[in-house]
Amino acid sequence: MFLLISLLLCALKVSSLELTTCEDAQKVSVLTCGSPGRDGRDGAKGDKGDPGEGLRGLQGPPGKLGPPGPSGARGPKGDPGDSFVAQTKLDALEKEIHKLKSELDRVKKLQAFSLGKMPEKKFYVTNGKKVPFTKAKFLCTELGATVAVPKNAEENRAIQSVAKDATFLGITDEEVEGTFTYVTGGGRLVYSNWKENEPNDYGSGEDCVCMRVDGLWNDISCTTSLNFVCEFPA
Ligand code: FUC
Ligand code: CA
Ligand code: CA
Repeated sequence: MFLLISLLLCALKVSSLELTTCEDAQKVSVLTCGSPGRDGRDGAKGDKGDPGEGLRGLQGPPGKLGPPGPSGARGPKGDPGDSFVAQTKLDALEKEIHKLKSELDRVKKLQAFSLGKMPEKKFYVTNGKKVPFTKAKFLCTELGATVAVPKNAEENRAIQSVAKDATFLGITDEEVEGTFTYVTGGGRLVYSNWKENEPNDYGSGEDCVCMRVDGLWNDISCTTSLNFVCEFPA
């Protein structure tokens, strides 16, 4: 009885719809009025969905070091470098200094030989010019020498034989009148060869010493122009 009523109501419903096609009518009939059919088959797989909107994870640690690559081609020849150039120059300079030293040594030996230099003995040189004592001191100092001073009879003779005429000695009493000392320092005289009655500080004063041609000494004015002999160490 219930089924009969349902069918009847259903028929009324279908007839009341405004259906445009027969298929539509069939669908409606199936959907609303038939008993439920079996489940259909699975449909075709859908398109890939959009990426999710969740937070991206943190970056991981760096990977392991890869194997070394092959060595590159040989580069162009480099600059020799400043220190190499400097060393080369230094070597050449040292060679030159060595050469000059031995040359100087030869010249010194020749000079000593030509002046009759004796081993272990001082040697004396003069230019035969006459100058005041101040200039004589200056000229000997320029040569790395001093005005000659005889410290014994042998040296007195050596100076006498070098001198061309009466000559200054490196001795004065400029500091303390009557007390003669060496101008190079060293205090009182260790040797003297005064002529008789000398020193006499004659006239307005005599503070320098002259060796006469006979080798005897006389005090004389320092402004007088005389020969001078320079002395070089032994
Ligand atoms: C003697 C010397 C003086 C000076 C005079 C002409 O008296 O002592 O130094 O040479 O002579
Ligand atoms: Ca004097
Ligand atoms: Ca005198």
